[in-house]
Amino acid sequence: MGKTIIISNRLPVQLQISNGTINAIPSVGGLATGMKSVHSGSDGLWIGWSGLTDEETPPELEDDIDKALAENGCAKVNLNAEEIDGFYFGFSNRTVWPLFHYFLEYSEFELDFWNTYKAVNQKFADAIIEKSNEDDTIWVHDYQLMLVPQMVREKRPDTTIGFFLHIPFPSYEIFRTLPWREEVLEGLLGSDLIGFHTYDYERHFLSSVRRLLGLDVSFNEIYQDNRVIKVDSFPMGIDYKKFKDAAILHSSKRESERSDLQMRLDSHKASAPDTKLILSIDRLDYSKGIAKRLNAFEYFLNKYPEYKEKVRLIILAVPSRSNVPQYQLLKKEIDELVGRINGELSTVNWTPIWYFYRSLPFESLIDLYTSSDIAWLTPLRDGMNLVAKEYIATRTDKTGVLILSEMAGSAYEMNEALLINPNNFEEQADTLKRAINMPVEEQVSRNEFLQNRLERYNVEVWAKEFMSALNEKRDTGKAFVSQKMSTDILNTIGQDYAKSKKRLLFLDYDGTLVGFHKDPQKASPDEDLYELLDSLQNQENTTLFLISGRDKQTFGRWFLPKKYNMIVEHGVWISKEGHEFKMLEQVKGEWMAKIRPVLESFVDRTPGSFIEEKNYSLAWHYRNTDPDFGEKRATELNTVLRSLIGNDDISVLNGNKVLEIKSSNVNKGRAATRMLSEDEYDFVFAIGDDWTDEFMFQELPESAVTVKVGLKKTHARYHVENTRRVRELLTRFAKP
Ligand code: GDG
Repeated sequence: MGKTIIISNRLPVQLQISNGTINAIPSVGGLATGMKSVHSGSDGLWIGWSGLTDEETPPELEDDIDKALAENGCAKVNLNAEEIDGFYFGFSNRTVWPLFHYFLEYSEFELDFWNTYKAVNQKFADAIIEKSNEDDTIWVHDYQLMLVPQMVREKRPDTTIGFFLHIPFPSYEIFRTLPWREEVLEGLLGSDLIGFHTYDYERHFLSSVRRLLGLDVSFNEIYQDNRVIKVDSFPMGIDYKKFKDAAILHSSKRESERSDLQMRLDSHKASAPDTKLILSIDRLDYSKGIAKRLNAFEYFLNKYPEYKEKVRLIILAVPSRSNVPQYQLLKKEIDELVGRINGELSTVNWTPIWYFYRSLPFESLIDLYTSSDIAWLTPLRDGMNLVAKEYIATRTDKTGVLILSEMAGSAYEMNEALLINPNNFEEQADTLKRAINMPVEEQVSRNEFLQNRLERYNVEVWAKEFMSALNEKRDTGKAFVSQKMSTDILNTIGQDYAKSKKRLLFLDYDGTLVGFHKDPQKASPDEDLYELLDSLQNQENTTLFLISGRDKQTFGRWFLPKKYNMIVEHGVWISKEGHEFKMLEQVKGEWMAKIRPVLESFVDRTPGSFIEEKNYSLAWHYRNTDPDFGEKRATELNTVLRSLIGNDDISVLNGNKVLEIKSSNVNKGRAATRMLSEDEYDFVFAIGDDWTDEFMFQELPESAVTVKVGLKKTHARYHVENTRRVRELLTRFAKP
């Protein structure tokens, strides 16, 4: 088995250059910790940008840098300042980040950003291809690299690729506004497994895939040509032990060992023992709702003035993406807000807000978490929010209250926290009051639940679960109910074909010989197809049948002049060697008058659907409807029809985005076996893509070569991926 390669925008090490020497310092972030078990062993590899642009990298140190990175199991992708501008500050942080966090108005759709994003994603993909083998497993992280899976897949079709998105995936209504939406989805679909923090993000993604790419989705699997892509949610955890141990160590420290920050916090507590400390920690980002939180705090103090001088809000805003204009504006807004509120409400003894705009060392974070009575986290949108989890992990005596926005992914797992809507100031003010007055027993019982869960589902478990789902996909995903038509199998079948004395071929049309078209009348045969069918038809000892659910008029127009044998309407009509259609089965059609009005009422109520009227059957097509709505209506229609037709000799067939109502004694299997009984054949072949073809696959003898187009479950012996492969296969027969 090969190695696992992790790919993320940034490497988990910081490069420091001093006096011409390089130091690579491993970072201690959540992702780096979670990946420890994955990124281990002598051949573990992590590919990413080092944090230094080409311009910042002294050329004479290039080799030393590579060496220092290699010692940490890392390899870098070189990016220059212009690339970082367009790819990272541009498309990633001025287009995708705001859009995926529902800040549509901040999202900039710049062609230059997009082009650089593509080029840089290609650089990452090239680096992976250069440094990996076919049997390696690849795990790509986050929104900066959404095109990488497909770019790697193109060169490495059989490699196992996983992708995890750390930010929300927005609803289809938001995502559809992106000019390059299809390309982004296709990029992601290069993966075998796509992971999100929550089921909602997963649901949004699947909905976009169905609506924008028109692919079939069943539960959490996407069917694309020859591949099944799995989508699942894996809520990311934290390094629980690290935070818990740090908090235990912190509480055992003697006074002389305490940090300056801790001493300040302690003296504050000593001077006003009944005041409460409320903490919030975030990167300075508009998605985190810092400005709204400040306004809500002011609202709270005005609504409940008795808490003036009794609470203090500590805001730690960590500098982030300060090259992006939106972040500069936000910084200014927050500075002003803090200034104004403090100016208006402060007293001689009390400043309501302590505001830090900087990054603090880990130990200071622990000082803040352990000293605060309440953590108040109000993102307007947040993929997960790990700070909420970290606060709970440090509460070793189980006291403390977490107030958390419903809009954070972590809210789904942290039901015992006080969940709020960050836009509702009334609710926020009341919740703050409730948190301040929450009895210790209640705090303990809520936190006990939370801690148990966080300790169990920590970041290592998260990484392991993702990897095992990915490995499972690799081991089972490729095995299917039918065998893939490999080159070897095709060779053997080709030889059998060439050797045979008398052949019988049944070829379905739509979805098999040609792809689907919005208007079925437009899915007419192309010249290449005629040529291919001609050469099969003209072969000696070969009987070819086109076998379809289509009506005889259309097929008559397309194929009668060619004198191909045809069975249409699932077996009602037959035409041989250019003769007019004759009835193959005696069927009754009186039921149609009863069923037609029912279908018409469904057409009226389901935009995009239509009725296809054939001589002895009626078909309700819903390919062009909204996919979810269409499926829902199809289920409804099915129920209505079944109750209507009772025991009549009529059946409802579920085709590919079509419900067909027809006489029960007619199907492709019955028609095909009738043709088979007319002569002695030593090579029988049937190929088709949908449910109605299953009758042939089931009823033809075991020795027949039966082939399903696509990956759905089937009774056929083999499957091929798409119509292109069908043509390749038939070309092989045509030129044995
Ligand atoms: C993205 C998604 C998702 C913060 N300040 C300091 C500091 N931190 C650490 C915290 C925490 C991390 O940074 C922040 O993580 P979050 O999850 O809260 O937020 P994002 O940075 O926006 O992360 C988010 C996450 O990816 C993982 O998938 O949860 O939704 O937006 O670990 O402790 N660490 C130090 N000093 C600081 O001043 N040392």
